[in-house]
Amino acid sequence: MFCKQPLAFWKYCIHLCGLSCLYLFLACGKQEELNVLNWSDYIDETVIKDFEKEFNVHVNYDTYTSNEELMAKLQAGSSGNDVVFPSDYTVQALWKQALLEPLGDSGVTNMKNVGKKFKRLYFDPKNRWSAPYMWGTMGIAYNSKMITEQPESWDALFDQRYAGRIVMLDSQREVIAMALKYLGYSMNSTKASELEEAKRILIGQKPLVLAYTSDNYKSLLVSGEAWISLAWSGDASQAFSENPDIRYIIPKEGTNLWMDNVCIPARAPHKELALEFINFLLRPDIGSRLSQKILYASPNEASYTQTPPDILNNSSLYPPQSLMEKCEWYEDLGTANQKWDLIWTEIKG
Ligand code: N2P
Repeated sequence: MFCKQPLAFWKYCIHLCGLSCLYLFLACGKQEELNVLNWSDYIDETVIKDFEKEFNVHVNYDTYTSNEELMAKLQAGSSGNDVVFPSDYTVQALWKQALLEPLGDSGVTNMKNVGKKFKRLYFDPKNRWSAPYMWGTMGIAYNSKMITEQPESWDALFDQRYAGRIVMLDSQREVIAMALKYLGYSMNSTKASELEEAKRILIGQKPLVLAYTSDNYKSLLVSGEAWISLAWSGDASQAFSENPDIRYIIPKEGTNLWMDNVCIPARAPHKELALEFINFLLRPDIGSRLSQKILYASPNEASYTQTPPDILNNSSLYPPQSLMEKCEWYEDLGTANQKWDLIWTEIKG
């Protein structure tokens, strides 16, 4: 038919050519993507933007609020995530379950910026699976206008005078561990009698609790709706920057010390780019921007010269040795996790 209508033939060719060019343009011009899954309020968004610009990629960014939530996502398989930020004991649990990709011997070149004391920790003795991101403690954040006497013990979270004004993190690991520590037990206890006691006091506390939340508690504190909360150190500092009446303390019984880490989940679709991202986060300038924005303690010692001294000298973020000695790391509880799951279901039920 084209031979009879040469004009139609050429029009057809031009059309076809146009379509192929468009397809080629779209295919070549399509940016590589990186799927990042992080804790809420735990990044400086301009850092993501700068990474996208520098590497000409697009970052899909999503958040979670507890290690348990992250764990469940990765256990469900093929999450499509390239970068995640588990805490110490969760790194341990994830690599034991073959849910992480090794970072590779020469993968994280900027590991050199991390202080020696933050490397090779118990949960990953060769940093085969994880690079340190931020560290901190769990403690009590409170509004000093409403609670004028500084709390000293975890018992403040069980105080009847604060009924309806108490907020708890929405995480079984944190809440049950806090109750265990208050009772004088290890935060890693798997003993039935100790766990039973912890459960009992947490069920008793429930009528006093305004909310179980791990992201919204900062705004509840800032607005004055909540007076006191189980909190992470940097979140308390973020709340303080919005309301100077907020204070943070580590109770005399002691608490949990943790390290959050950057890891690549097993079968991540963009492993190479994930490594670039980890190296980017570990640059001194980026480390300092992260410290200033999210107000957690940084293991990136090479970044300290660029961070204002009032952050580095803030004892809520970098506690003195005397308090650090009262802290305990979480361990992977292995099969005992089921006992903790049951208790949590009873508390929340
Ligand atoms: C940030 C949460 C910090 C995580 N909103 C505590 N491991």
